[in-house]
Amino acid sequence: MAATAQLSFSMGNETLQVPMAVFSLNRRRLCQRLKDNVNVPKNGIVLLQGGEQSQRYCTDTDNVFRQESFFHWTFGVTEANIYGAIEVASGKTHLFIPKLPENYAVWMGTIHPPNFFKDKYGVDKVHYTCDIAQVLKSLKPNFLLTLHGLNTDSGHTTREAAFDGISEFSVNNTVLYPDMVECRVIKTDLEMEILRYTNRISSEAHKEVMKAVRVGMKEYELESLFEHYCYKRGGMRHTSYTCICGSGINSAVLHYGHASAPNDKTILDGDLCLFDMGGEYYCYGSDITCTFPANGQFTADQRAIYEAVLRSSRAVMQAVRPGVAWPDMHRLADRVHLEELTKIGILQGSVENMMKVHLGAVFMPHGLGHFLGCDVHDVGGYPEGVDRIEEPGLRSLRTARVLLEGMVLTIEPGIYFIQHLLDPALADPAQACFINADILGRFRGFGGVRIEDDIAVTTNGMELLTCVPRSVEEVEALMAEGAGSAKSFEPLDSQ
Ligand SMILES: [Mn+2]
Repeated sequence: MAATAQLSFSMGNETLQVPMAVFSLNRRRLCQRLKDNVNVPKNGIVLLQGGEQSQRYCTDTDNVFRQESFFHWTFGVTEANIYGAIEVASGKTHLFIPKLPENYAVWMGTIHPPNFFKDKYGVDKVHYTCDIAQVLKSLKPNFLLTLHGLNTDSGHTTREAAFDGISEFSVNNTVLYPDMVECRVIKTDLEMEILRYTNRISSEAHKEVMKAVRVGMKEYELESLFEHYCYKRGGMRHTSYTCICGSGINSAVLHYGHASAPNDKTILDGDLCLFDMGGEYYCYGSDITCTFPANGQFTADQRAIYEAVLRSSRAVMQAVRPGVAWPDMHRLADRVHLEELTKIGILQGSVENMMKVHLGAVFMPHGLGHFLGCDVHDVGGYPEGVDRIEEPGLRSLRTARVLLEGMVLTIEPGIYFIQHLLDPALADPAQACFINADILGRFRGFGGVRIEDDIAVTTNGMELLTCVPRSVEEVEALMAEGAGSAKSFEPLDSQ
């Protein structure tokens, strides 16, 4: 096999150098798993088709390309319109690149020969895609193994590799997906290094945002600052998902920031800001939420709700280790929320009985957290044999699995005051009996609090990847530091 030890990807400056060994190791793990699986036919070749360059609707304007995640995980290839193949028995790896027309050089720049890609990615052979049928035939596989499976978060199916002449091969599209997904679920030490980096840069960017926020700004100004920091400092052209920058009442809109609500509210005095943003480097993501008062000082009510969420977050972190069932962690967060809301006076009565009527889901309708990796909602949440729990709150979990060492997840409890959930709860005697409507009334329009960190499950606990101020005192101290600087963008431009 080609030596990959010295090859690496980076965006230069201070950005992370990612060795190509990340992907040769991923391929080795995949091949080993396929070899160990008695259902996988011998002498197969894994064939994947990378992402294709797309255009904006009917125009000739290119969308910024981002590699398809399974393809990235396997080959680390950043270019569009490429195929990759692995001979399972030997691990020998092939890439197939498009033969570009001469005028490509005029408009797009250098046309790189196959050897360029061989050297860049440390694969064994690089061919032209027009020769793919002929090359694969010469390798005499019994089967081509293609990727066909359902993403349990989106409900969408992977796009299976296809090329002119594939009908002349025996194709098995059932065995690859579950094995590949399982490989992606457990992160290697090399992948962990990238996730530590995306978390470090994104944490720093969140801190810049917290220092820069001012009453009167538009929410999108902070989205812009976050993206600017991640790209300028971290070489991150993409975020892992659209930034959610909700202030005031918008902090209770779980997926705020979309085209119909594009982070365009003016931030007001007294607002809570709930900013859920994560940078992505070389197709590895991060997913971090910070909640803080726009004016730098929590009110008593804001502090109470914030500390309730922080307590559930830390209770879960204390409990996380291999062997723990993720739905139990969700229930633990619910329980802490209900206890804390009772202390605040919004709820009254037995927390045990509140759990029975799923009162926790009124305040936290989403799941406690999800896998994170090449996708922000990473694959593998519901493999065969793991079923969704059809109960309020729990049904929103993106995984119901038992934790294993090497899994990377978000822990993101939240308490929100959402009219569309509070009104039915008040109208339902089974839930209303626990609610003090007068005190709850004070929290109408409050918005919500979410605290989201990324963690890796270790041998006997977890590693916290995210590093942002979390206690009320830490948040207020950082914001006070920011308030003291004249120009909020200065920290970026002065260096
Ligand atoms: Mn998340």
